[in-house]
Amino acid sequence: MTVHSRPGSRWKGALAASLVLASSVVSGLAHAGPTLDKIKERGTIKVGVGTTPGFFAPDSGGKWKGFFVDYGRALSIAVFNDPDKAEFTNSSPQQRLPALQSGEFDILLSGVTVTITRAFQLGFHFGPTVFYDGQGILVRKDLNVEKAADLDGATIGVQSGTTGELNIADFFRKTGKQFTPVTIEDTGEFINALESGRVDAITQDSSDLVGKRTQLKKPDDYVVLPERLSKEPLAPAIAGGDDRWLEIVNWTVNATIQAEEWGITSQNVDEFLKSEDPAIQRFLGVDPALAQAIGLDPKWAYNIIKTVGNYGEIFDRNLKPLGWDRGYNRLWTDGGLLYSPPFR
Ligand SMILES: N[C@@H](CCC(=O)N[C@@H](CS)C(=O)NCC(=O)O)C(=O)O
Repeated sequence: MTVHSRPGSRWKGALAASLVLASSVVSGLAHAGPTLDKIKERGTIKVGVGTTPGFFAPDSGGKWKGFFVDYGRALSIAVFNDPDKAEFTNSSPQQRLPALQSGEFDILLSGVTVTITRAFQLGFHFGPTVFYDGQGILVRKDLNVEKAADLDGATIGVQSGTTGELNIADFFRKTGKQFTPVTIEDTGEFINALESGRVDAITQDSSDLVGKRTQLKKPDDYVVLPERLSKEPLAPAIAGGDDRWLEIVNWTVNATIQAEEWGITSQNVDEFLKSEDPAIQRFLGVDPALAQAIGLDPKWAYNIIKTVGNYGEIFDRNLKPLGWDRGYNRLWTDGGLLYSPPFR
């Protein structure tokens, strides 16, 4: 018996392997996944959101705008080639997790923090982190508080069902200080509790507080403390058990990050159609093989970038006006945490 097979048989082996690959690709296409089937049948993607300026808020004409909303539109483009097939519904932090579990939403783009409990106990899957955040504290300036520990003995508003509710209790437990939590579900009431003096401070993701501060009657009387009490990696969340839907979410986010890395923007994407780089040709569908393999329109990534823009454009359009800088949310090539796996 020889160790090396004859060239002819090796070639036959390669042919057999590629046939297996081809048939698995075809079966991948045939089985779209229950969520995607449901979405296609309905004609819309049901997206659960919050109501924080910059991240998700209806404009004066009722059209939803914001950083997370743009990811909903990007998904709508990936599935329907139309940015307006995503239906955004506000739901409280307390209600939206069970609503996702029960199938009321196809996805939450509401600043959900990736946690192990949510993965195992609630059975959620998370897409890539789209915003690296941390828990902050919003407090009246005249309390002269500089850091969380100065709030010893204070009454602090927390929103029910959030990681913030748990983190603030951990913080006071570990620092041996006292606080009185006031747990509030409704967002309006939560903000109101601060303005009316019912609580001394409120705590939430800093993304939430920076936006909500602008909605106060006298924003300049309040400050978001610079300290961050936790890690809050915010990611799209879907109900578990549908890997096809998860991968569409994953690669839609990745497309916006990869485009920024290549310098592809909504403005110059047409120029890139002439690129000689095979990876860019695959990405933009000039070479349709990759898109065909995953079962999307060859132009899905092109359409997302052309319509919604790359990650940097999405960030700048929605968050720069609120004074956000990129921080951890820079590309890995700029010292940040954003990194797309390869498109191949
Ligand atoms: N990241 C935290 C908090 C999520 C959260 O409450 N997000 C904010 C938006 S960033 C929110 O929905 N606030 C209520 C609202 O906007 O109505 C979690 O996953 O528990």
